[in-house]
Amino acid sequence: MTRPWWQQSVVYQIYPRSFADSNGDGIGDIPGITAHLPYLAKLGIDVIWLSPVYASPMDDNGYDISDYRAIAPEFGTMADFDHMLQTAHDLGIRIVMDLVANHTSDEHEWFVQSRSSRNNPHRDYYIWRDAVDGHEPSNMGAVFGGSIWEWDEHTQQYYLHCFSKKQPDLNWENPRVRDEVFRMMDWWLAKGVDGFRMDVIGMIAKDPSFPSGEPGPTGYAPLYPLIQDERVHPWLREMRQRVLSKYDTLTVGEVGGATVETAKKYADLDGSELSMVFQFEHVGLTGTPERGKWVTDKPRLVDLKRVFDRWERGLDGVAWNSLYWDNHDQPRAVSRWGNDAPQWRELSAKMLATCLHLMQGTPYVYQGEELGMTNFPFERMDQIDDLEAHDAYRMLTRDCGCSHDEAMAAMREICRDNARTPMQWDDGPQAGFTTGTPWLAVNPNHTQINAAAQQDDPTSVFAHYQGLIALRRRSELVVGGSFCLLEPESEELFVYERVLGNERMLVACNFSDHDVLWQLPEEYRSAERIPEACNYDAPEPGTLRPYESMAVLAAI
Ligand code: TEU
Ligand code: CA
Repeated sequence: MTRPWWQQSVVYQIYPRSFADSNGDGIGDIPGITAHLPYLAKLGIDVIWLSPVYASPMDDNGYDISDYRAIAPEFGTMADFDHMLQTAHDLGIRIVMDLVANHTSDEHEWFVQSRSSRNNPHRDYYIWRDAVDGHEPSNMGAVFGGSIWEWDEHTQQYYLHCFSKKQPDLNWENPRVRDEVFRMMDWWLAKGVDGFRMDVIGMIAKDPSFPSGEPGPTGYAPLYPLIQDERVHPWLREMRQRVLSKYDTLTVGEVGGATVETAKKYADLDGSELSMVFQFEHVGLTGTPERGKWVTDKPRLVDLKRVFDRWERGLDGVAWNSLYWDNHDQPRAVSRWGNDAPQWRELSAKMLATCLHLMQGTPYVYQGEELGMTNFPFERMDQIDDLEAHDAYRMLTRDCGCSHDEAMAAMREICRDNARTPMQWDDGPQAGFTTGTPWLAVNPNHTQINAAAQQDDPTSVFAHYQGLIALRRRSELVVGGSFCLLEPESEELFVYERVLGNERMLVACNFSDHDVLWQLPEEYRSAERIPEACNYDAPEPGTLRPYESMAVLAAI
């Protein structure tokens, strides 16, 4: 069976602001990416997901676009982009862009026109409503704080923004908006890009009645009942028919509220909509209605296993999974899911890689994850750039009664800037990221954790990712085998089996910092170890040691 290339690929996410600075201004840029493409070729990844590099006032670090067909000057020029694309293709690496079309920047020409007058042709490119009794039309709160409605004095109406007030939501009900988005997508695909990651694509359809809800501690009601993701599918089918069907693309939709059932439509193997989606069930396992994700609890392993088991078995044969621990919105994998103490960091980073990369689906590696980069030891809010974190600090201290120390503990555990500190290239000044002053401080542990120390060390985390990526490339069992969870009630072990044809693979991972007694099932007693999956030199029969991962292959 010939599989689409994106089912056999490993994707590497680059957050350009923090990847590599080529001109000493302290901000990562496109020439910096191009200079490090050989590093990614050595890692063995197949595709790069490039977070936004478009023109933007950078209110949300590029997820607020002011011109979809221009490169932000701090990242370089369109010629730099074209050179990067060509260099990547010459290395056999595809480039997937970030499509941010739920909203634009308020500095985009469309919004400048739209807000200029009520009868401007661009007015209904966005969502405008009259005040109700002199107030906002509804009481829902935006993701980055405040109301979802912002008053425009000039035209005496409110406009909708689900994120910051500098990110007005596009009106996807308007066919002219869909035309504009599809035309822009075609422009990039015709340039040779290989697909799109689609920012909050599950949010583009809203309940036009804009209901209010039960307010929380912030005084605003949760946003998510506004979303009508069942109405997104016709627009994605239209996108497929009018644009994507003309190209051979990877498309991955970020769908915060995705369930296994809805993912069967979004990521249907019939190719009618997208290749796959990012679901949020595992990364959303902790949190409370009052504080949202801003808690320091660790997810329980049995809950994590239940999520992966449902998604692996639920989509097998009908749709396709993405697989990720980390991205630019999440804390660092080894800090969140493993153990970033110096004695356990490398072992647990390798174990996490084995656990994720041997499942069915397309794995995503976030920049620095392949090195075991960790969260940052934030002590003060002036060390943090992210607008989401600053809003959350106000919410925690003003609305939830948290002390500064309690709020900073939540920042250290979960804030997005943990993943946005500069890539750690070497143990020199600023970790080799810049010759200037970095826009966000480099993690002080770069002297121990950096690419230069790892990329030629066969025992490094980098080498472990290399091995797993190479294994996937040669194993139809890893790519296409079925999934069966074993030991579902274990609070320490994540054990699963993959089966395809007359081969079976068993993967066992110890998520704890102590030995766990465990016997290989009888049918695997004479199986061969898969070295790329193992993070200890030799097995200790009857025991899985702290953060040990192993895999064995047997004939059926
Ligand atoms: O994130 C959408 C999203 O779900 C956000 O709520 C984000 O996950 C948040 O940090 C969770 O608490 C996308 C982009 O990935 C993010 O970087 C942008 O800030 C956001 O959309 C707006 O474009
Ligand atoms: Ca730069």
